[in-house]
Amino acid sequence: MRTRVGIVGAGPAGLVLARLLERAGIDSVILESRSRAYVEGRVRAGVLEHGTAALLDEFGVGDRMRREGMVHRGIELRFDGAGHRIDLEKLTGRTITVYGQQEVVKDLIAARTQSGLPLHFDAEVTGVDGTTLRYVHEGVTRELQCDFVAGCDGSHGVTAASLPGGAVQRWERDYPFAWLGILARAPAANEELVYAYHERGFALHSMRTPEIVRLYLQVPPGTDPAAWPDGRIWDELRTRLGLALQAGPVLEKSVTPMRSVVTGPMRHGRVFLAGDAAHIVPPTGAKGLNLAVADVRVLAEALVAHYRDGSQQLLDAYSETCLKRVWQVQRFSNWMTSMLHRPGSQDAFGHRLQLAELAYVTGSDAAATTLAENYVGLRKEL
Ligand code: RFL
Ligand code: PHB
Repeated sequence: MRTRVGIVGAGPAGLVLARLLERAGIDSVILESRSRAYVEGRVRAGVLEHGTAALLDEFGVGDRMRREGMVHRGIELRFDGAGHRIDLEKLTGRTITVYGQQEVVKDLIAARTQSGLPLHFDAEVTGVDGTTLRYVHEGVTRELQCDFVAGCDGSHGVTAASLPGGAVQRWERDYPFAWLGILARAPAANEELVYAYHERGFALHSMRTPEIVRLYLQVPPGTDPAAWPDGRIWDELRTRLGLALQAGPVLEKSVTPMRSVVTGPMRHGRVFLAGDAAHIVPPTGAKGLNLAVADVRVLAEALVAHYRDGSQQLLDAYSETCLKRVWQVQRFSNWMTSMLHRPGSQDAFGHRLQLAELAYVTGSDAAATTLAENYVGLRKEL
């Protein structure tokens, strides 16, 4: 089998890349190790930056998002028992769309299937040897020859791991906490997202629809979700969020560790890394999915230029172009994380500094704009 672009992974990065290439008439094959049901059921991100939502619209997969997604014009920061709204639209002229990552993934898979283009589930790539992908499908090992490989296979992917030793470098930071997240059938307690800093730890109120909430609690790393029966979660959420949350059936519960990772360069020869395969951000800034989409926009543009006029220039610039944004997003995600979480130690001075930071961010238009312009998505030039 042969294709121009072999895409490893059918997450947001791989699926958006395939769609961008399809529009330019460049053929690709997507190989995904998991089943379609698994990929479509995986609960993850929920916030689409202005530009991410606009892109989905632009390439014709935004209809359901526009019907079912919720446009939010602001977010709330809560601390010291009071809520403070950051008016994203007033400060930046832009908004965000709250729409589950799994819904975005479903819409992109449906579009790919409708176009009749190759997307293989249960097809695990076991080796990336230059531009040859070795994969196992229905118990048979096969090979796919490609002009280029796009490693869109997430943080545990095989593409980055297959690169020769020393080809890429990794910069990492661990955080002394994790997030316990639940998805529950319960009414939203606030129209917008609420990020709460509380002396017992961070909490976040988000949603998927007006009847389904997505809620998070800061917990120690390695926490067993079984230690958190539903009743305990709801009580803790009410305390930290200061909201009159109505409880409901918990549909999903999981603990996510928090990490920052950057891999660079994001390219080795004709192999390109994109999305979580190249970097991980802590979820506090709601950036992971958006950054994955930003990478593949750059990659698609470079591949289109290459196939149109043989130009190498954008392909050569790919890693540098992406990493500039990646480090800006790491900076923002790290800042949001440090401002909103209680560190493990009892640091009374640090606690007061965090409160001062929050008072400044919510009290000064200049500081609020800093948060807002990053949250809705930085302009390309930055
Ligand atoms: P994905 O989504 O992990 O997709 C990678 C795909 O590759 C497949 N794969 C393989 N396929 C073939 N062969 C192999 N050897 C393979 N190895 C792996 C996997 O099965 C998978 O389908 O990476 P991608 O596309 O780069 O997308 C990244 C995003 O998923 C991620 O950054 C976000 O979910 C992060 N994130 C958030 N991002 C936001 O922008 N806004 C948010 O509000 C937000 N909240 C979150 C989040 C992530 C979270 N968790 C669970 C990590 C909240 C949470 C709790
Ligand atoms: C979510 O809805 O899952 C979500 C929202 C905001 C974040 C992280 C996750 O910062």
